[in-house]
Amino acid sequence: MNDFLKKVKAGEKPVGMFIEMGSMTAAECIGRTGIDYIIIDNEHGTYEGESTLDAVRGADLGGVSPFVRVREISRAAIMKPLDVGARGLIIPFAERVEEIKNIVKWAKYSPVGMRGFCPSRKDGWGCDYPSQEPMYKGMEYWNEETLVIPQCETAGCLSHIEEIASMDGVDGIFIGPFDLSIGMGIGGQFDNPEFKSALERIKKACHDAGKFVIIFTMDPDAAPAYFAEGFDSVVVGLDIIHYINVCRDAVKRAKA
Ligand code: 3PY
Ligand code: MG
Repeated sequence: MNDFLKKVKAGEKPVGMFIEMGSMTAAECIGRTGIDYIIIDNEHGTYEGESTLDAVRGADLGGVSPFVRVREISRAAIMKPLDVGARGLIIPFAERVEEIKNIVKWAKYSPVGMRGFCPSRKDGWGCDYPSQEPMYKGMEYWNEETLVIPQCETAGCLSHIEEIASMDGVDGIFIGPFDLSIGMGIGGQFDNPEFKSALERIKKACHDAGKFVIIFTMDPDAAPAYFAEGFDSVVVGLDIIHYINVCRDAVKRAKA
């Protein structure tokens, strides 16, 4: 079973972080921190196809599960990170049910979707179990191993969240509080009761459908309260901001 999913099902509270630094070494080093998964950011980060591959390799070397946030909703953007070895896809601005049907079509093998089949890095170009015979076993394995996680971060997605969360092939939902609050016309008002009830609605829709829900925060100290409220996982900011903060502090202490 997918490592992240195993942890969620065991109630282990997995913690993730976006990786923006555009480097294989950054992805490898962060594996030494005890983090459960990283999200290589192709939406806001600088990653392209080959640097995504490098970061996935870095994560594998560091022993941390690599997820990728895709740049857009297209067949290539969805399929390529899976073929290089991503264990989960975060899909930004997934808004309409029709779009999410396409995401599932491109990300999951038949009979759930119509993902194109080819030996690739994910299975050692066909040399590793489970891509070997019978082929359908490999397809089943990868459908479970690679998670499809649309972001709920638009008013459109929020208004259909019960239907979206219960779709076959959608493994869980990732809440993007910045864009969701903007989409609701209350940008950045994370204490607004309307925003809080949207979070509750998304969490309930996911859990009613037997799916997990991940929430993003810039503040790692906010994570324990989110876990206590029943969110399954928390993504605690961007590597690059933690890097800046730690370096700034080192300089400040050196100059004290
Ligand atoms: C959001 O808050 O909009 C996000 O996508 C988090 O990165
Ligand atoms: Mg966003």
